[in-house]
Amino acid sequence: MMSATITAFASSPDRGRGQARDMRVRWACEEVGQPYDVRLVSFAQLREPAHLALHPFGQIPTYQEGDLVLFETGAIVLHIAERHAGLLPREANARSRAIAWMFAALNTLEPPIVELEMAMMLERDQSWYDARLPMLQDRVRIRLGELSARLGEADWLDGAFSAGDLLMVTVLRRLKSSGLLETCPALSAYVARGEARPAFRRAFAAQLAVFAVASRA
Ligand code: GTB
Repeated sequence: MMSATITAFASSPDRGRGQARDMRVRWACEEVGQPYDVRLVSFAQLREPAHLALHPFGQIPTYQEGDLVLFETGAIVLHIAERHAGLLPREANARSRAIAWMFAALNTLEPPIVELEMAMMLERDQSWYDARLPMLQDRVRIRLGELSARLGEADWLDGAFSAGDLLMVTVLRRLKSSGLLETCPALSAYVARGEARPAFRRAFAAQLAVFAVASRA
């Protein structure tokens, strides 16, 4: 099987908590048994022409496999899921529904979660922070309530674990520092189920190893 090369932060600001978006690509590769190498890039390298040729927005992760170069984690995870068994159902309608959950994770859940995260990280000193925060929290809470209602008692969003769950779990993990995930026990348990998967653990350990090496340097 042709190996893939992904890019990740040489020094992730998340200090090994697996919050940067290479984590979801590593996890997808691990779920399907796709071997991958990691090329670490500095923040300065992200802006260099060599990296911009791979990623028009100068971000990580990128994904290279033979002569294919991809950016955008949704597209990368979909590519991996389409070429290997294990992340998308075979039956056409079930497959489309799993892909809908991929879009829901990236397009419906991730935007308000990132908005809240950015505010908590970058806007704390602003005079309007205290007024804006509850509004951002409410937007996330509404989506969590809706998602939790749909998940109900099920383990995964639609039948067996899929690329939709993989992306949803990585998106919900970004709430860890906000305290909001804990307000929704069913979704905390859902995230914990994702994190307990052996493929997640291998991916998490691999990105943590990058931090451990970088912090010893
Ligand atoms: N839509 C794109 C995708 O899904 O691939 C978004 C890619 C993206 O935002 N990449 C970020 C990046 O390269 C890293 S993941 N940023 C550098 C730049 O834009 O210059 C975002 C991220 C970064 C750090 C943490 N953290 O420290 O907790 C969490 C998430």
